[in-house]
Amino acid sequence: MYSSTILSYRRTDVLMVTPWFAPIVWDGTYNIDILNAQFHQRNVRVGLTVFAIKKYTVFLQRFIETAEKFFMVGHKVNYYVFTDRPNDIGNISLPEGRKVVILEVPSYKRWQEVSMRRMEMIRDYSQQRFIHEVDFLVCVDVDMRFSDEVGVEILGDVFGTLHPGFYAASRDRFTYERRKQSTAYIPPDEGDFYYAGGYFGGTVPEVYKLTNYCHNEMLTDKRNGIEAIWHDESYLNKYFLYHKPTKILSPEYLWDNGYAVPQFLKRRRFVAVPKNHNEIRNK
Ligand code: U5P
Repeated sequence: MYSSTILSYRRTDVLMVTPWFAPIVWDGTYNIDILNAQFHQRNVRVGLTVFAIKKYTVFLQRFIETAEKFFMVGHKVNYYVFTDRPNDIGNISLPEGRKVVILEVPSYKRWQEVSMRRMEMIRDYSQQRFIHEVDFLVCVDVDMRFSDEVGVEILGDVFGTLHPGFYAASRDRFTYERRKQSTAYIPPDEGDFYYAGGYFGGTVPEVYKLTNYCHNEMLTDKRNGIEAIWHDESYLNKYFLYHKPTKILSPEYLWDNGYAVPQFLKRRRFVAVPKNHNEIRNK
């Protein structure tokens, strides 16, 4: 049973709502029993997209094992694994209501291109396939592990996640694209938050719109011989500036243990797996 005092779902140490009235999801601000009942009533189906291209296949097993423990437990989940190496991925059998779907896709030489092309592939599969199979998409990096609950509290029309390196930084420190020649350009006096490229989602039509926008802007830049400073993350930040997310996930949902843990961070639900960038990205 949950507390009947509505004021108990309040935090005073963190921002709980944006100036456009989107909730920011922190531990202690929601009641998961109420939310689970709502989403069970709708028989919600969730797609978790993840890319394991080239050497990044090594991260997949731990990713799925930990997700089975913590991600949307009790709900229907399709893991959509985009890979160029389907043979490297063994048969993964999961309990009823949950399954792994392997999607064979091309790989690109440069890691920046691999990262950016995710937008195009999520867009294309959203239209062809995901729209028929799931209600919401959650799109994340693979070099991660779940270490605490991530449930339906994250779901909404379109959501982004506060980057763990910038949640407390002032706007002038955000690493937005600052060159006017790029479509990802954000003027110095604009921008709300710095969102992470490795965690966004929403309903399938909303994710389609987001990924279509980011991919097209990236192609325009490519034609003009420019690539945004932080690749897909820069285009995502531009999208969210003018199409505000309806929900924002706190850094509880995307953490890196390389950062000092602030007092108000009560849970670390999804954390980066340390990697040797050079070794894993460039081969
Ligand atoms: N990625 C790959 N293979 C690569 C580079 C990147 O699959 O060679 C995907 C992974 O899903 C990774 C994400 O988590 O792009 C973002 O790249 P990174 O910034 O984690 O290296």
